[in-house]
Amino acid sequence: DRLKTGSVIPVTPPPTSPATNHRLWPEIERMVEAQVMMAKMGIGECGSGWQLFAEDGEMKMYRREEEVDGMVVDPLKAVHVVKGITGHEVCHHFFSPQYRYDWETTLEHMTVLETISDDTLVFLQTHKRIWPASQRDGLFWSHIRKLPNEKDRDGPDIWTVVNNSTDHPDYPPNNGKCVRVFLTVCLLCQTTVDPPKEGMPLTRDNLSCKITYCSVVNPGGWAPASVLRAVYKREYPKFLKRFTAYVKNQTQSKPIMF
Ligand code: 16C
Repeated sequence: DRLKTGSVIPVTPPPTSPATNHRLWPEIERMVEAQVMMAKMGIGECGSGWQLFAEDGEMKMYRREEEVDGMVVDPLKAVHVVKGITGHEVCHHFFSPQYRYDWETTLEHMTVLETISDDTLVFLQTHKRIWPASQRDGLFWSHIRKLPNEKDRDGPDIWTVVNNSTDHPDYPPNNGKCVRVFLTVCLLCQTTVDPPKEGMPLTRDNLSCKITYCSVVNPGGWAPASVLRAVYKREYPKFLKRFTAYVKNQTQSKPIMF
């Protein structure tokens, strides 16, 4: 009938498919579960070989020296305790693109290639060049998630962000001036509340956040081992101190986001 009368069939866009239908979803589920499990393990439980390489107050950073095809891929595990912020606030600032240039000092450029859902994005980033190696870029999905607090069901939720390299047909690796790095990163944050005295309000002074940051970066191509190790020994502590100070600064006069 409609064809006979010549009326136009309304073209309504299909509804946004939930992230669980996305091609990356099975990998995201698998990686989040595995990364969270690893991040929850203490340094002693992860097997031997973790060496402390940086320490500053509550912040401790460990690495394991590993090479694949002659390239340094040292896994890193860092723990930090920061007062006055929640795990949700830390993860929100780590995940959300609008803050990234404020705290990510190795960054040259960042684009969101795909919004899979509110909690899952695909990023393309170029980083500053380290002499004498070629410049690097990274293409990765990033997923933020609230996890149940199994040990204290009434306590605040645990939050995590997992970043993991992926590919995109329009941005093949090693296609221009950059060499593509491969990264797996997990940030896991647990808030502790020290209850205020009776009748007193809960303030940021009652909060503390235990942060675990685990990372494995494969440089994807030649880079001198000594330079690479010197760079990450300087850059990882700088990142964690700067980033946590940034979150404190951003949240100090805002309502607490549990
Ligand atoms: O996890 C972090 N940031 C997230 C959001 O940006 C995301 C990004 C991970 C970036 C992984 C490193 C990419 C290569 C960077 C090249 C280094 C530039 C240094 C410039 C110094 C002037 O998950 C926080 C990431 C903190 C990064 C610390 C630096 C790690 C260096 C690892 C060595 C990379 C190999 C480079 C080979 C030349």
